[in-house]
Amino acid sequence: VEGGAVEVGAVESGAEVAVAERFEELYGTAPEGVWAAPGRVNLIGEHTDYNDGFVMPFALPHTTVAAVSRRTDGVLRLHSSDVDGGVVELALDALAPESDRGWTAYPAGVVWALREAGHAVTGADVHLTSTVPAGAGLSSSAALEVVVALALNDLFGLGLKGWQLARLCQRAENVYVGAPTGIMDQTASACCERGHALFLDTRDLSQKQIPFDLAAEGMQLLVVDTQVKHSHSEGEYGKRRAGCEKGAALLGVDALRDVAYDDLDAALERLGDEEEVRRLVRHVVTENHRVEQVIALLEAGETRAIGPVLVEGHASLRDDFRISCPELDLVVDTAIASGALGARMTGGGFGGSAIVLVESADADTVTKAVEEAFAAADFTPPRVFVAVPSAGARRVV
Ligand code: GAF
Repeated sequence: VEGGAVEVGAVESGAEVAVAERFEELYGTAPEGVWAAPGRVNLIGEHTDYNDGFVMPFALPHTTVAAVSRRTDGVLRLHSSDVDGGVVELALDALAPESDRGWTAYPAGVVWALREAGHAVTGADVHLTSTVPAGAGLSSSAALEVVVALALNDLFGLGLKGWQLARLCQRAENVYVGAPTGIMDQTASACCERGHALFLDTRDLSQKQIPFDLAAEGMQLLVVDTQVKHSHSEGEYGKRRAGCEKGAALLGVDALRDVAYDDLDAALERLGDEEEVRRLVRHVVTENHRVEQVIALLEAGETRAIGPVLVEGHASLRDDFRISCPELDLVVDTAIASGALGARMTGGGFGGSAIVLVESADADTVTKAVEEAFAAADFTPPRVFVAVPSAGARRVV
């Protein structure tokens, strides 16, 4: 396990200085400030966010860092140290939804969404660098959106709160980028707190910070990045979302959140022979219930007991929602067989990462078992690190 229980992947102290220096090389003056926004893992509550349901992510130490200055001439200049190519220059008046298929669509989409909502953003120079693994289901896109939104919020004195920035970032992703995602990832990046998981009701964005300090209880949460990139899955994500909306319409509710767990059997019966929709509904309703179970267990100090709930969540995503893949299933099966307390895929699915809850003393054994199982199956070696609940988006300089 890389680095044991330390915060692996955090931009090391001093990195914000390097980011500021690179900004000055690119744009000729020092930046007005430097901001950071984290990636996330989701503990429980998957594919519930676009059903007005419950989620429970926490922020990773991995962040996207942005050095930013204002401009007044309607120009947006973007540069990333993680992408080949030079500075990209865009005219704010020419920004249009789905006009850009590259990485710049995320920051440009945020500027577009802010301006469309009536905020006076007159231009910016931006230099970015990130330690959030891309395509690993750890919300590198949300980190990129939120860091730019927060920087512009501060620099232009917009006075928007974290949840408002999250909404605007979601709009950038849905409309400008064209990906039909929910609100979880952006809210996690904007609003999470160190040492806590974020219980979020995605219907009204009400939040509760739940203390989540596994190390103090002798446990760790491992993130296993299967290295199976999930970006090809956007069409499948949209299909699941459409299926859930169909389910809500057939049941005569605004969103599947409105189907109570105790009424699930009756709801499934009413769906008759709509087998595909029945599966999706069953996942969403039981998953919301699992979030409530996990919160109750954490609040009762019964952290180890969340393990089986995580495993049930994985089975539901695999069998009912059908968004797992052989690599994710192998992580979960191997982890449980080698002594983990619980495990499940996390994020949108079709690849990306799994989380594994272990006793700290078992972390190395479980990691080794997963690595050996991947080698035996001829899969690309996974990347494993310890996830420490970290701070949400903030100004660093
Ligand atoms: C992706 C989406 F971006 C989120 O909104 C959420 O739906 C998640 O998949 C599944 O829970 O990360």
